[in-house]
Amino acid sequence: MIHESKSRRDFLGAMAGAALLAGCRTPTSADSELHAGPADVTLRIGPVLVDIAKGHTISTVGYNGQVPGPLIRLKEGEPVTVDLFNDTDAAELVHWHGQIIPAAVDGAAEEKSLAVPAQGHIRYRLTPRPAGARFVHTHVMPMSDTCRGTYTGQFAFVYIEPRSNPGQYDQEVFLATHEWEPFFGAEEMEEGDEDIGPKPPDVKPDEKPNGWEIGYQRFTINGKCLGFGEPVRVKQGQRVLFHILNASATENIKLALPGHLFTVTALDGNPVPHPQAVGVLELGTAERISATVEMNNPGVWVLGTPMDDDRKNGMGIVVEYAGRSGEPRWIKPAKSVWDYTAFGEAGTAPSPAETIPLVFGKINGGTGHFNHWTVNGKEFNQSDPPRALVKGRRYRLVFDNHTDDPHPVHLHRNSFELVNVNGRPTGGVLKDVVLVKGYRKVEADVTPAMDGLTLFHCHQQLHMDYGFKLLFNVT
Ligand SMILES: [Cu+2]
Repeated sequence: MIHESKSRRDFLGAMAGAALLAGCRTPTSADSELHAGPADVTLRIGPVLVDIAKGHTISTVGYNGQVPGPLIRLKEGEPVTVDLFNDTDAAELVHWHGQIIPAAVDGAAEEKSLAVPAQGHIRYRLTPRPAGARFVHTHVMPMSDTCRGTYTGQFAFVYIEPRSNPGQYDQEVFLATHEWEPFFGAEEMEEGDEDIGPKPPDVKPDEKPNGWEIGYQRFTINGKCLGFGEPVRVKQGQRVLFHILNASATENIKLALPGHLFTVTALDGNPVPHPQAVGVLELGTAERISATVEMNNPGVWVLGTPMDDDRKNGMGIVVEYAGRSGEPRWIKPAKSVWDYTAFGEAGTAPSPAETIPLVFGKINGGTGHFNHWTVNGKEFNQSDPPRALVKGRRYRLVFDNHTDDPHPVHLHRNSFELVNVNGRPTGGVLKDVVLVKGYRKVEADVTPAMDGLTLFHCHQQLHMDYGFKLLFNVT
């Protein structure tokens, strides 16, 4: 298939880039340090069996024989040596999502990062920053092969400890959501998203019917279907800090804990100006939310998705108070619309030096084919020159969604500041992924802090694989 050979070509490109980097590198004093002793972080990519439910085992690829991979705790600004081993027969890319680190170690083929050769090993050093909830995941392009890329179990939380941590909580819980057993279908499989804008007049009618959509049979939190893993054990009166990661390949999700509120303290690991209590969390693919919950409603509860079918198929985890037992309770939450601006403060963002419009478009693939995606009317092509940015200059990115699909768009190696969401001005909310709903517009400012190639893309794997990318070059 054409797309697979393209993906293969991208890979060979990445490998050539890696070889080039290795060949041209001038030895430094850091090199002797690099080769001495055990690494601070070791990830071994290999086959893994995941028991997601009783009598139900998933065969996939993961880190260090577990899904999710191990929780990686790092200290902000303290360099670490990283060992990456690849026990599979295909080259891999390990992306440090949400960190401001050099392109060589960021883990994206488009940025010519180092790849981990099949059955091979690489070692490098990186300096973790900024503080907060980050993660690590594969960045290969699986195209139509749902046994690869983010469809697998190759993801792990990275928590970068801030230099000072007030620690205003009694317990810290990390939860990562993921779906399994993907299948292609003709119909849109997500329930309709109510938060959709008016169709812009210049969006042309589709020439072909909608192409393949993707659905899943099983849903998990921390690799277990609802009811099959250990519950989150809490005590009455505790304040529990949840770090939640949407480690899906393609799904945006909502989560609620009946009888409780989440006080959102950080988005994508970055503290928000105005922590707010909400009943329902929403996370686009790759987004993280840190939120505290006051445990003041004793019982046994389901923390799960309000989508009944997905919850029945596993998307949830039991929260159990000490001394309580019985069937976990679920109560459908009131309808709510997620609003990033609730956590920000308006009018604080300085004017940008330049505004960059990024219009998202869709070309329907037709029945039995994949849809294709465009940014400013073009599908991504690695041979096109990257868009130049100047380090230290403030740019306003205008994410203008001319499709009816939501897009969790991600900028590598930077955080951006939301300044306008669907017409509502805001400031102070720093993120690396933002979910732009159908026909909606989000403006975000970025001041590139580090030079080198910087990839922008939709984190929905199918969208990314079929064109939804743009490469920047910061000098
Ligand atoms: Cu998308």
